[in-house]
Amino acid sequence: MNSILNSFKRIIIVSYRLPFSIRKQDDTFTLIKNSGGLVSAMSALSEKLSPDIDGSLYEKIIWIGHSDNTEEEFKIAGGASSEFHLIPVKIDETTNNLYYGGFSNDFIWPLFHYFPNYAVFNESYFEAYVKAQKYFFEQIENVVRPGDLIWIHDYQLMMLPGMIRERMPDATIGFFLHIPFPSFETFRMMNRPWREAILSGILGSDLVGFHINDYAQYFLRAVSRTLGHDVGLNTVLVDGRIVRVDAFPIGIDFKKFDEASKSKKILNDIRQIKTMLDNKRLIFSIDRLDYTKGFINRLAGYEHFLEKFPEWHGNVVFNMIVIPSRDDIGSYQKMKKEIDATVGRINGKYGTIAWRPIIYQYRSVPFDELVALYSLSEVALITPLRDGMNLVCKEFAACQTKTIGVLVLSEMAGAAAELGDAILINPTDKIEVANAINKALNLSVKERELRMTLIRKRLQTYDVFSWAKDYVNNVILIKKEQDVRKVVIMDKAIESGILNSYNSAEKRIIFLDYDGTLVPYSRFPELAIPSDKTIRLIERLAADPKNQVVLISGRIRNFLDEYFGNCKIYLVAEHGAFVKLPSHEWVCEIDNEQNWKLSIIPILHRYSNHCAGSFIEEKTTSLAWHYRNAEAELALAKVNQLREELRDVISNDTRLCMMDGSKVIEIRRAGYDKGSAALKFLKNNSFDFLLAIGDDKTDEDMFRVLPQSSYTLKVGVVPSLAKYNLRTQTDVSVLLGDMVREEKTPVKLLGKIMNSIIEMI
Ligand code: GDG
Repeated sequence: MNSILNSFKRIIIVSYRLPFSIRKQDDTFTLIKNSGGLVSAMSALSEKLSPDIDGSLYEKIIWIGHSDNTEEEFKIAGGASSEFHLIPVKIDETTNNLYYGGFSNDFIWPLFHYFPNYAVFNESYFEAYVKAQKYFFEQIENVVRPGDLIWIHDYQLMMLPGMIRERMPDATIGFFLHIPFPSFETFRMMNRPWREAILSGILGSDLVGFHINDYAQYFLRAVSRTLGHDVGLNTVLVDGRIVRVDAFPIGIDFKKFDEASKSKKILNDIRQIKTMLDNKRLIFSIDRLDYTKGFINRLAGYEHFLEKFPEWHGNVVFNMIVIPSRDDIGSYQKMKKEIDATVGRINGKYGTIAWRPIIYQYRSVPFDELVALYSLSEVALITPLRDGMNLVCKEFAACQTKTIGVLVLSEMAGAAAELGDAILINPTDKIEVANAINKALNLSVKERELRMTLIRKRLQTYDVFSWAKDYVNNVILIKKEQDVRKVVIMDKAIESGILNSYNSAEKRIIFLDYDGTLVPYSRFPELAIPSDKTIRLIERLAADPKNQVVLISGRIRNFLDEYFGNCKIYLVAEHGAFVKLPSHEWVCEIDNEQNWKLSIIPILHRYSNHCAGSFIEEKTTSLAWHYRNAEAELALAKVNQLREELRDVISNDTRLCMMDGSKVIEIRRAGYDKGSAALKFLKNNSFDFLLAIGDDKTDEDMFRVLPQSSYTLKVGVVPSLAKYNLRTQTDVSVLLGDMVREEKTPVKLLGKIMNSIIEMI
């Protein structure tokens, strides 16, 4: 753990609210820590921090968040013992109401939980949302130092990463969303400028984390459709910077709940509650008052259970605890009234003098009582209509050390993606809920044990500490990747450096890719042909006896022969499968057996039929599926599916491999690529100037293997293993033109000298 943390100088956590408040009594201030999972995780990280050599760094995690208390008050209350250096952000009441109550809770919260009807669209909300985040930014700016990791949390701060990136381009920023990210159809309901601002804001981070892969994929789709950025399986390219987008399902402090459930004090509580229950089997739920939690649906499911399975009357009790929240707001009061009425009606309908089917409590419960209730419940009925993750179901499982209970869990909770051994239900289907309760109560002890053991194992292994560690580790990885694939645009100074080396070299080799490098892309490969000017340029380059020019392409032999057959250059076709020396015949460099194509062609045809605009190109040694002309989003979906399918085929036939090109997927025999092809030219030869230019993913193989001293140039502002990037394909012609011209300079100079001598005579 330490080695991970020590990769950063300090960690700065930013969340809407500070996880502490101060109780003032007389003149003493006491620090009260809330019991959220995030605080536990960060406390654990804090404990693992080691003091710096001079003791001044790593001393604490800095936590920035809204609070009405001052930094001074926190210092007095916490003294030196607090694990965190707490920095409060002040927000005036009017702004906070519009920002937190308004945009965050009355707009983003309902929309992201698929309740668009509850979403209030209000321009002043958005203005306050931007304004308040600037307050957070100011505090960050005051404390941040190079080498810090800034980890921002949740939907109240979605624009903050972008604000930081704009002012501090080198900052290390993580963002984690604790609520769901909705599908594009829901997300697009947002006003266009808000959508763009929010997505661009989040993309200011280096790592964007969600609870589950679905949310990550919905986010990527929203980015691709709204901002048009180049989106990969788990990455987005933002101005040449790779942003990673991934799932990190938050865990709980498993040990804390597990151990508490076995403690003497709680076992005593359990005994007392059990006596009160008088052997009735306990069904349990606890949630904050919110429309996303599905109270009415849950009650409908329970009512249907009572109706359909009367044998349970008098033998079960459903303890539903609702934690007060936002009940100063009209819609929440209405919701509470509806819950009160429904509970009353069900108890009135089925209750007897000796039995109340629902014990309903509207209050918070202390930790010990919560653990006792989790421990002795036989069924946890967790039925949110939407929930980013849901920690309650995990805490319930962590406390199942005595009773072996069953988890009935809504498939709309993020936790369902992880806890497949629960009984998963659709919370809006009361029949399914009723049947699930009955099934849970009737499950054999053996099956209960099997299910619960698997759930607990998962929660124990990936607890909140592993989650935090995993997240931080991934920030380090993406930073490393960004570093390796850094975009450094070739400027005048770099170009003149290249030209100087070129001019002073005696033996040079120049590798040039074709499509996207020597010629721009066209709708169809046949249309991308070199202009006379380009051919002349290559001829002039090749005419210099110091130069060895290698055209290294994925194209077929005939095409290269047609346009470059008369140039005195080396040709490499089909990514290295064929090589031709000037004035020689083509040589095949690989075993060219082609039967493998028979199984691949039908697959590619199927994808072409389903993706208008895509087409298949058959080469001697490979098959290519081009999707440049297909509708972007459909193509993205299809290409992902095709990759999966081809991966399966390849895993059964190790002779084959798959290549990702520029809007093309190519499948061919394994064992060679542009890199190995390029290296053959270097064998037994020493060059004092090496240049390689390419635009494609397949050119990366070449960039990877060429000696460090080579000049490797990537066409396009995209991360690459190449040393430098050229903005566009035309920059290639300019550079090659300059090389040829530079070479001419001494001749020109000599001409001028001769002329002046003649004039003198
Ligand atoms: C967001 C997302 C996601 C609640 N009342 C009492 C109490 N609690 C504790 C529970 C649990 C937590 O609060 C509630 O869990 P949630 O999962 O609903 O978390 P939230 O912070 O509300 O919500 C959610 C989560 O972030 C984490 O990323 O799972 O989807 O909406 O830990 O134990 N604890 C005690 N007494 C209470 O009265 N002791």
